[in-house]
Amino acid sequence: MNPTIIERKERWARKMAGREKPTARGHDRLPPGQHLAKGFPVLDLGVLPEIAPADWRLEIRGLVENPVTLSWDEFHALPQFEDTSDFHCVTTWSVYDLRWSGVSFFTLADLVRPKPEATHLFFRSADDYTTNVPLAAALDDDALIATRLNDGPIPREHGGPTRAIIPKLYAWKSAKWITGIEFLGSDRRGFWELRGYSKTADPWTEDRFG
Ligand SMILES: Nc1nc2c(c(=O)[nH]1)N[C@H]1C(S)=C(S)[C@@H](COP(=O)(O)O)O[C@H]1N2
Ligand SMILES: [Mo]
Repeated sequence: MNPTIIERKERWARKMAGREKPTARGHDRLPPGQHLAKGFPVLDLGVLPEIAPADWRLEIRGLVENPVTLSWDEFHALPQFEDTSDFHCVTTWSVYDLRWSGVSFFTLADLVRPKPEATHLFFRSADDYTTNVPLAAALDDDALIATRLNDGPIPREHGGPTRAIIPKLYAWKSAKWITGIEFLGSDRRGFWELRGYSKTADPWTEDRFG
């Protein structure tokens, strides 16, 4: 693990132990070109999958030592993690202070054990949406596979029962209704990346296209 990821994992471990102070969010909290949205807008391809817990599966495979297909109960038996973060859509709206809970990517990585050559994650969703992220972006103290938003299950239109949350990247990287995560040894463009959006998607440098 590189030193940055070790530092983030330490911060995450302190959050898991209830010892980390909430992330300090300063006056420069809104990335350039963004405005605060009213409420929490919904943005997707217009397909609204319905997934019953009994049918729910999360398949994690690719460049890992221990590929798994988790059931709803198995997923909930993993250590649960909660964190509050901001959400930035590339179409310029942002939402502050969404409290997500679920399973951290650090926990999932400990379970599947990525091979050293794994560099990227590729997400698949029940609406046939896909997206890719650098593995290092998911291994952060605010990134998780979430099943809860604030005090309830994630509403279906926001990706419930389960979505990825990677707050430091533009929100198209946070796949709703996820069904699979593949560990890759090189980059592969997903739905929006094939249509001109950035593979890395950093809101702070307005890394929207590429
Ligand atoms: N499965 C899936 N995930 C998706 C999308 C989608 O169309 N399908 N849209 C992305 C985009 S562009 C954004 S901005 C966010 C919006 O999440 P929200 O609808 O909860 O606000 O979801 C992302 N995740
Ligand atoms: Mo978006």
